[in-house]
Amino acid sequence: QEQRRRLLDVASRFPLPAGCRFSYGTAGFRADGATMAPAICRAGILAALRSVKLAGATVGIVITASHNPIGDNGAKIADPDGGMMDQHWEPFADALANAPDPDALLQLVLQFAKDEGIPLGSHYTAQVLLGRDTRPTGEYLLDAALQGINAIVGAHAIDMGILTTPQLHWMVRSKNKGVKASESAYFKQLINSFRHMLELVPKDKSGDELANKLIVDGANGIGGVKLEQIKAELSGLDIIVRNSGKEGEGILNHMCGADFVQKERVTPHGFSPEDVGVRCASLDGDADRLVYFRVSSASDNKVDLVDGDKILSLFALFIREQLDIINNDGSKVNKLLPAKLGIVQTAYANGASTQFLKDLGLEVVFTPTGVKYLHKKALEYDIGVYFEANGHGTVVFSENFISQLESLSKELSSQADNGSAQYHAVMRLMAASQLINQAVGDALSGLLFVEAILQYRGWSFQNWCELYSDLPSRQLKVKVIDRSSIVTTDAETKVSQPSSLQELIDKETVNYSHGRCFVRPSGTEDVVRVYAEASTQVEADSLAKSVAQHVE
Ligand code: 16G
Ligand code: ZN
Repeated sequence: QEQRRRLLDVASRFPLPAGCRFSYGTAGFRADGATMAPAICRAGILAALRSVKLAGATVGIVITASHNPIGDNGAKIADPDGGMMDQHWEPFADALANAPDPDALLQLVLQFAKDEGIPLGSHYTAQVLLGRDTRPTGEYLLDAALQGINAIVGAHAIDMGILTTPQLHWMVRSKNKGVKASESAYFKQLINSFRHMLELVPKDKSGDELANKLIVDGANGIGGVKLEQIKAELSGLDIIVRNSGKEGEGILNHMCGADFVQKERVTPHGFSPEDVGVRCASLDGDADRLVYFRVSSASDNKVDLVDGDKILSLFALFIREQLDIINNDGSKVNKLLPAKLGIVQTAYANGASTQFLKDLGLEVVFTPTGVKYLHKKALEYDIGVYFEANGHGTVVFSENFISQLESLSKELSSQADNGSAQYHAVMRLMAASQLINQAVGDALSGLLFVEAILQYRGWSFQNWCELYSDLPSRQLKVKVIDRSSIVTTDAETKVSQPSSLQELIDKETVNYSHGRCFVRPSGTEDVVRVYAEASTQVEADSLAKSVAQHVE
């Protein structure tokens, strides 16, 4: 009875505005922030139910709209392992968000609880961690989420404050592992593991002072704020933050940030010709995306971009090398460490990156766009490395592999073999697993991992750029009446419906050297996206254009 009363109550406090339809898409609910309170309140109910279902394990809600304009907002739910909410619950998320009135909402919850075997009532507990980014609607929406959570009897909400999205995911994961889930614990882990990585840099590789200079575009969001907080403790790295989110520096995601730099390929606001040649990184508004760039010349605003594919390649190369050292080293123990290393990409990965990775002999697999697909796939390996070209990705280590590393390190040090190359490689992988966020792609931890690897190799930005050259590519958006009429298969690389469309794409593509083209309905906008690549920019443009005409 109490449960029914609370649900009816909260639903009547947040009536659904007429004509609003919410959908739990690739990145949760997202829309104009001012209209979001009903959906976010319901996300609160959903998160609390998810926690009850999972025997009171902690789940999370982040209030953010990532790289989208400052007026937008949204909510995403994190499961107990820190990853995205199980996709199996998404249809319920949609139905709940769109329940037209309090009674419909109550019936929906009761029915779902019955179907899913979720016990409702005073004997059960639930715990939800909440975080939000710096958007002006954040506080108001966080309150709506709180009210939703409190509508489930036994549920307990903890507001973790203003955070990056990956921080919240990390905290949820830590909480469920019984590790301290505070921001200071997160920072400490980042700072300590980064220091360990630098301690393991071969002595002859320590570069000059300038090589350690890094300018970071914080997108005027939360990532810049957090980086300012810890940069003094990152010895061996000289970080300057621009678009740091301070009053007067600029607007969130406006003319800056990872999405802007990756799509427009021009310098973000706040950078000038004086920065030519310096290594720069760009985060998005909630700091789960990372790209690198360099202002290429003083005369125009173009940049040399290092996107997610090249970050992935750097990580893969490093990990592969450490595994090789461990397995081929002639040291006394010579214990083999069989590891299944998998690389996960999407159709947007530049063809040159895929070729580069395959040439290294690595296993490369593809999933549809969206972190939830990539992350899940990466978990199938001992070490799974995944990135989207747009800068969203991480490295995940299986628990089994981590414990193998631990016992190998113990064995080596007990045999006084702790000066060996093999031992150092083991320690590097262990430090990497601490540094890189295991829950979700994290621009701050990704950035520190990149910096540690560059120092390890003694590499400049230029060396990194030259790993391979990107094939020229072009992306177009096509407005259609119903984008769901296009259905894709094979990780979005092929169209299955309408069946004639793939034939048309194939016919166009064969005319181009290194030609590759695919179309897919966007998961976040009402458009169909076209991607084409070929050996020259003119050809990539022309391939994209002709395929777009077939889509219209
Ligand atoms: C969301 C996804 C991002 C993906 C993008 C594709 C997450 C956290 N974010 O932003 O990974 O690249 O959608 O958008 O999964 P699209 O479907 O409109 O092309
Ligand atoms: Zn983001």
